[in-house]
Amino acid sequence: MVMTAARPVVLSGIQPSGQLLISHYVGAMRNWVAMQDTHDSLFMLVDLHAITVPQDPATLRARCYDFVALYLAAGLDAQKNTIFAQSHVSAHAELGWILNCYTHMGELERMTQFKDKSTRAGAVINVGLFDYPVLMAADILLYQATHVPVGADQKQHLELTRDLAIRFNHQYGEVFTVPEPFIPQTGARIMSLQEPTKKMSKSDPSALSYIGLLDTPDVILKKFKKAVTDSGSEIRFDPEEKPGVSNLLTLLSIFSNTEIPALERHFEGQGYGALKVQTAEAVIAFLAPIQEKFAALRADEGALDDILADGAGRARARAEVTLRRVYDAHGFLPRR
Ligand code: AQP
Repeated sequence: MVMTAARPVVLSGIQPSGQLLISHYVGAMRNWVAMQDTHDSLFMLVDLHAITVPQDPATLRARCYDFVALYLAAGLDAQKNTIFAQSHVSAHAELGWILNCYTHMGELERMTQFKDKSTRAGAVINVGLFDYPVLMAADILLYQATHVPVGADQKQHLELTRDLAIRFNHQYGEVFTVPEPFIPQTGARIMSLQEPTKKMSKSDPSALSYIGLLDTPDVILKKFKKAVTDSGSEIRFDPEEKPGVSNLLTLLSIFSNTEIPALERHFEGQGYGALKVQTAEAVIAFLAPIQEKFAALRADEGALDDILADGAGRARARAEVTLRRVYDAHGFLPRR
């Protein structure tokens, strides 16, 4: 395994609270793949966070395997990275509890993701949903992560992590590394295909609003054809005036590896229909090899379990070092 102490430490993950989407690929996974040769990277299946909203156990289990297989199919190398399930490393829950004792209610009440999820129709507002950012802080601080690659939606949570690390260090000395966000310049916020002023989200009740990494070509084409666009007919990148068109241009730019100004020139004189179809085609072509690799990996759950067991062993050893320092700092008795 290639890993040296000098490498920046990266931790990131996605909660299996719905399917993996192209937005997760763009906002998170592709950056993970780009970092794996230059960073000491830990990538999680964030299952403890997923139960902050109700989950069906059988669906959750199947989805967890899907996630690991997709992480690998998208290009993550299990030798170069530590790939593990959050629930396999109990230090996450333990540090989460400790950090609760340093977090103010008002800090969590201000979190826009909590406000958004707790005001959705029929939302079950449990303490876990409220406390979500504290467990996320524990995830990151346990591994002394220096960088956290996230979409723009998670920036507020990362700021809380930084505040907690600084607060804790102020009281107990340099226990935690204060992490920096790493937010991609393009695609940090992919928008819903149905409501382009809202982010694309796996828990959106409308499947037309998102593209799953495992969606079939005809489903992808159908969803893009039904994508909500804007008034007028000009194809121009302008997220304020033309959020729907701009979202499609962003996706086409990323999945066809073409700069947005070149796309604007290409679409001069063409209508929204052409933009929708060509974006769908680019996404379909991009996902085809990932879906093929996924099918082979997903067929062997035993091999996926082995990867997770190996990752959890490595993660546990690192997490324990931090947790011992934290317990020590509080004056807890040493464990023999
Ligand atoms: N729309 C998005 N555009 C770019 N990046 C995104 N991410 C999420 N949505 C977008 C990034 O993907 C990672 C996974 O996040 P998560 O599963 O921990 O939770 P999330 O941000 O709450 O994602 P969803 O899809 O909205 O999930 P639900 O519906 O379950 O809450 C993060 O790095 C995130 O920034």
